[in-house]
Amino acid sequence: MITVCANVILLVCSVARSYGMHNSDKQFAHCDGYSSGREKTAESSSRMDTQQHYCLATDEFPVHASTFSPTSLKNMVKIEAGSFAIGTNDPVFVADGEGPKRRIYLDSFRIDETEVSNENFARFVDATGYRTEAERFGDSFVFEGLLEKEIRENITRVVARAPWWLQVKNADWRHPEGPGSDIKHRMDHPVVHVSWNDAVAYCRWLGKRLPTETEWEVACRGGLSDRLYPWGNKLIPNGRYRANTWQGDFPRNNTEEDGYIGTSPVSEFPTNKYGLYNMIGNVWEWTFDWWTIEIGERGGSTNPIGPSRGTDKVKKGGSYLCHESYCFRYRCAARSQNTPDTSAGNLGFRCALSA
Ligand SMILES: [Ca+2]
Ligand SMILES: [Ca+2]
Repeated sequence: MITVCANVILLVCSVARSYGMHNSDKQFAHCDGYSSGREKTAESSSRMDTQQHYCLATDEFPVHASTFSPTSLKNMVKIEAGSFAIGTNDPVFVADGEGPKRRIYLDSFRIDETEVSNENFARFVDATGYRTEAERFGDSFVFEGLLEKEIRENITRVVARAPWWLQVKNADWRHPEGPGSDIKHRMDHPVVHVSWNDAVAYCRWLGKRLPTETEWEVACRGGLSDRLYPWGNKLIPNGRYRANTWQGDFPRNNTEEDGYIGTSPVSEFPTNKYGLYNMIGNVWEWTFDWWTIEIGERGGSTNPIGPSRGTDKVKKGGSYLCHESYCFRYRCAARSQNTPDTSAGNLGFRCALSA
């Protein structure tokens, strides 16, 4: 019953949709599954998945830091190659495949210090004319507590098992709470309402890629072993908040003790030991991998990458909507999933590179 959080969104987002393609999207369509994603149906989804895997497995992973200027590597942290422990033997959500704890080896990689901000994403859109899937679909999912009354009253579609998620017409990254809202004073907040496909397009524009699930978890753990959070096991050490989650009574009353009812700036709260901000909380973050709970399908113990195909992508870290009573997923070992064309007001990403 607690397994819902944002992943119930996919129930609604799996509905078949058909969309025209904007001219400026064509430059991204060659390899990202956009064209088939627009007409996603039960029949076309497996074709799309195969195509995405082929393209990304051969095209994304050769991306290497040695081809980059030092300037384009700024704001990224290098994590040296090594052996790391991931997963947990004390899972909160067994059905999510949080366990077992296991040792893996990773080559060195770099990862963005912060979630991708609205300012970052605006630069991408200005340079390319890119339109997100939410913009082309014409709607996205917004938490009801953040909506103006007039918009809330006109909503006809909600997520059955999580009625606080409302499908809002014309909600997108520039209008996170739908028409009338803007990001003018949130340029340093994480971009939201971006699908996995949008995230890949952004990272690719910079010559980067999404982190694998394993890279993301190793980065989250900040060199610590077997801890719940990027800094240790206490959520609020010495009474100081270190992440943006939900305080109060979900979903009715957010007491905002951490200072934020919605997103916070991407460099708010202290970093972990690797110098990474908001690995847990603030917004969920897309990873490269297809979702599976089967350990045997997660790519072995050296540079693991998830299964070669699937229907959902793995997201990590939890969001400002997560509360211990309901969605205790703001932990490094926690994981969840959405279809690659899903977007919502609590879902963003950061990019990575092989280093
Ligand atoms: Ca908060
Ligand atoms: Ca985050």
